[in-house]
Amino acid sequence: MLTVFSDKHALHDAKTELYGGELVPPFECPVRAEHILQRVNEVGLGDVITPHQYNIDAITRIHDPEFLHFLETCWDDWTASGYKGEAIATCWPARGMQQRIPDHIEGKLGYYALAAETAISNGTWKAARASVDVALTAQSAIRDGAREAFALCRPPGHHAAGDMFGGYCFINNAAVAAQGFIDQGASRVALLDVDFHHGNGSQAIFYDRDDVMFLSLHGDPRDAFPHFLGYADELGQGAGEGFNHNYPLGPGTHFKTWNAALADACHKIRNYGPDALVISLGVDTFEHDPISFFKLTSDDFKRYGKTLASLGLPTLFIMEGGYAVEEIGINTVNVLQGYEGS
Ligand code: SP5
Ligand code: ZN
Repeated sequence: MLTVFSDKHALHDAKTELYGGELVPPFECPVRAEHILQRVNEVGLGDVITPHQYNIDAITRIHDPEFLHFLETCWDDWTASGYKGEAIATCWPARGMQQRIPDHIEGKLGYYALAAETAISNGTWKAARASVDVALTAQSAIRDGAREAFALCRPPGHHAAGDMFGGYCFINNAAVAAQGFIDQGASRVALLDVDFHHGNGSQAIFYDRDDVMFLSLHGDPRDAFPHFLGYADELGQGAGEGFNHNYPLGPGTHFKTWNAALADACHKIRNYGPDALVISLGVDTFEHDPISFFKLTSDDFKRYGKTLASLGLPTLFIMEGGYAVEEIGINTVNVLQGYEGS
């Protein structure tokens, strides 16, 4: 299987995450990508290539240009304001308040952020751009005839909506890639999100559309981030009604229960008959993940990789979360090897 990787991911290297009332080193850190790449090479998964550079048009198919401009200029605006720390949102347009975009960077940050844990720092924009280039390059490989490809994206993307960042995500790599398939002539694309967290950004982007079906297995929002989306009764709206499927699962969920949800999702994908499958691949479902509560073992990742292959579709894997850094390479590559049947 082809892997696409850019070492520009390392430009996003924030020093702080707001976690449990403390500023801690971010769980989403550069060494994650290095460990995955190392494992890809160790097992000889296949060629590893660097991405092409795409222009902004592919990204504005999904994201609001003003939002992208904010991401690009945020760090400079923040430092120009004299703040000493990294750019972290502290106020929001909450219930009953105005939804106008303020001028001051503090207000802009609150407007565009969906959570406060994610800091923007020097290099965040460049890394996010490289990450979506990785996704689009892998997507192009499938367009050009590859049966599968692995986009080793970092930073991740599935929490990012058309005009929101957070949950460690800035540009929604999987959504941009799914849109790429559509724009190149696909009639239907299935986007299956197996990251521990609900892919709120991806859901929001495709919620009123029937050409991209979104399915997500995740920690129940009553107990897990992002807390405010991901319930089972969110089924899509308008033309999109019936094309959104959530599988919220409770604390302590083991593979048996998780796999039953996956089987149901695969059944829906088969009935939908997509031209391509995009997998938002997070391995924070792992039993030892430091911020999540599912109980998948390293072997379970191989097992479900095989299930994904049984769909028989051109498949684009997009890297999302996973914070048990020592095991992230093994768990991620286990999915890919399971898919390949090795
Ligand atoms: C891409 C991705 O996986 N993003 C995840 C973002 C999660 N950020 C919020 C984490 C809040 C963690 N609360 C965990 C409590 C564990 N004791
Ligand atoms: Zn996650």
